[in-house]
Amino acid sequence: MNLARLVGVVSLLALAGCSQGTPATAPPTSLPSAPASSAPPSSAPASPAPARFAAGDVRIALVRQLSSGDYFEQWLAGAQAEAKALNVRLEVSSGDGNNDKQALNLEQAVTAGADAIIVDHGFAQTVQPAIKKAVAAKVPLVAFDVDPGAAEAVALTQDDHRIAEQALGALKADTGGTGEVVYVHVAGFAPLDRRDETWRQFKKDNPGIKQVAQIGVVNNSTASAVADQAKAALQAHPGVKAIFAPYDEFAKGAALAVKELGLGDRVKIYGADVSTADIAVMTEPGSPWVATSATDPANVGRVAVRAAALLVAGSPVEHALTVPPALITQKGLRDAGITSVEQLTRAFPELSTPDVARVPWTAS
Ligand code: SR1
Repeated sequence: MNLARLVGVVSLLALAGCSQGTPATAPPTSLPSAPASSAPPSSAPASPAPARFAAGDVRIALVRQLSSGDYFEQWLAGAQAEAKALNVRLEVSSGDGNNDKQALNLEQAVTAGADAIIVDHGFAQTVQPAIKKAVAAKVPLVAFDVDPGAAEAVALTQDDHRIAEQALGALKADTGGTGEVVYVHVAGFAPLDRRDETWRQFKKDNPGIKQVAQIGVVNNSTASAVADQAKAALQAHPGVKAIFAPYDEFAKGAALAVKELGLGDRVKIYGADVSTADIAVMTEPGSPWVATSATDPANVGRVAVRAAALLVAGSPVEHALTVPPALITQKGLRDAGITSVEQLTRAFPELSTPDVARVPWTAS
C-alpha cells in the first residue's frame, strides 16, 4: 500500500506520546509525515512471566453488558487474542442488554474466585454494588466504559470527548458550522454520555447548528431501529443536512435511512467506531457516512486484558487508562483503497497502543 496516499486517510490525532495512564490531550492538527515509521519498535520481554501465568493458572472473568454488533465482537476478539498470548483463561459472560443479568454475572465471577474481573460497559446503578463486593473480596478489577464507583478499580476508556470532537470537527468543516442536524444518542451509557457532553458544548460554540431531532435506541438490532427513527426524523425535517451518530450501529442505521430516502447527496453522517463492515458502508458509492472517529476495538480489548493481568501479577497499573482515537474519512479510505480494519491498522500501526498497560513479560 502506498503510504504517501495513506496520509490523507486518517488524522492520527493524539496518538503520539500516549502512554499508560496518560489521558489523551488535544492533539496537533497536522498529520505525521511518515505514519508507519512512528510505531513503537518491537522489543523482547523485560522479565520472565510470573509462575502462575507460565503455568496457565490465571482466570480472568470478562463481564459484559452487550455483545452484539461489530464493535463488541471486535473488542472480544482482541481480548481473547491477548488472553491467549498471556496464557490466561478468559471466562466471558454477557448480560445481552439485561443489566440485572450482568450484575448477577459479576457477582458470580466473584463467587467463582476469578483472579481478576473486567467489567465491559454497564450502568453504574446496576454494576457498582457488585463491583463493591469484588473490591471487598480483593478481586482486582478493570472497568471499561463504565464508572466503577470504586477508587481501587482501574478505569479504561477511549477518549470519548476527542471522538466527538473529531467527528464534529468534520461536520463543522463540511457544513460551515450552520444547518439542521439530527442527533443520535441514548443516555446512560458512559461513552455516549461523554460524547454528549462534547455535543452540548459544540452546540453552544456553534449557534448556527440547530439540533432539530434527537433519536436513538440501543438493543440487539440497534442499526435497524435507528434507521426507522432516522427516516421519520428526516421526513419531518426536510432541511436536515447532517446526522451526528457517535456509535457505529447508530451511523449504520442513519446511513440506511438516508439511502432509502434517496437523500445521499444532501445529508451527511458523522459517526464513531470502525469495523470492516463499517468501511464497506462508508466507501460504497453514494454513501452518506463521510467521517468516523475511532480506535481499533480489538486493541482496546487487548489493553483491558493486559491491565487485568498486570493487576493479577501485582504490577502497578495507572488508575485511569485512555486510548486515543483517529479520524477516518470516506475520502481517505477511498483514495487509499482501504477495505478492512486489518489494512487500516497495518497502514497505521499507531492504532495499536502497546504502551498502554504494557506487560513486561511479553514481547511487543
Ligand atoms: C452503547 S455504547 C457504544 C459505544 O461503546 C464503545 O465505547 C464504542 O465506541 C461504542 O460507540
